[in-house]
Amino acid sequence: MTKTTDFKLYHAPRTRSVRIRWMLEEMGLPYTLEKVQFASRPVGDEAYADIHPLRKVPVFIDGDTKIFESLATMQYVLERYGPSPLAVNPDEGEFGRYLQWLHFGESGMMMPVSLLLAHTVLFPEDQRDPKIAAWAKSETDKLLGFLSTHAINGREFVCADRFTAADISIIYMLFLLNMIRQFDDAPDNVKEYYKSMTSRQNWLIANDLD
Ligand SMILES: N[C@@H](CCC(=O)N[C@@H](CS)C(=O)NCC(=O)O)C(=O)O
Repeated sequence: MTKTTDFKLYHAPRTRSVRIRWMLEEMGLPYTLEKVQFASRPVGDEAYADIHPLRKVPVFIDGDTKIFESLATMQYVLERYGPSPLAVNPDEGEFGRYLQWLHFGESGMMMPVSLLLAHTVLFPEDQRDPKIAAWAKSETDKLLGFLSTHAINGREFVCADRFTAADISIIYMLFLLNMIRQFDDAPDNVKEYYKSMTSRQNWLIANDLD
């Protein structure tokens, strides 16, 4: 049975909404993009507070369903509108590995990467703390080393020998590091992985900066 969709994605370039857009492009599912201003804080305008009370992006809407988390949105779409090779199914050998790296991209990486971003770029200079920045950098380097030896380690994709939502999840965090110039000393295999994944046509569409 063909399922019809009426997706709306509240989006700003370079934010986690890129993950959802990338997945939808890879799945060939249509969506309406609602652009949200991200240049100043709080994000969006007053009316956006009715869409997202915390005034963050993304927001994903499918009829009566509204989801604020990028990974939850990916799981929702893959389960409701799949099957798709982007998901690894419970009966596949690497289902657990898929969940591990899918969630590592947000839960495992978010704190050090966010602190590094805040204390090197985002905060006004007089609010940046070099000690926090140095700690976040050393934690981020450990995470990149962990990705190198445990997620990538000779693989083209992090699981199941194919491109999945776990790659989308991780690549977004590597993209952030690259954007703030904290990726140059990443292990070579992590850099090669990043280059390979971001050469996909649908990444280029999802990461359109307009
Ligand atoms: N865990 C959430 C994080 C959402 C989030 O923090 N979004 C950022 C952009 S990537 C944001 O809106 N930041 C603006 C702010 O916090 O003011 C997800 O994965 O969707």
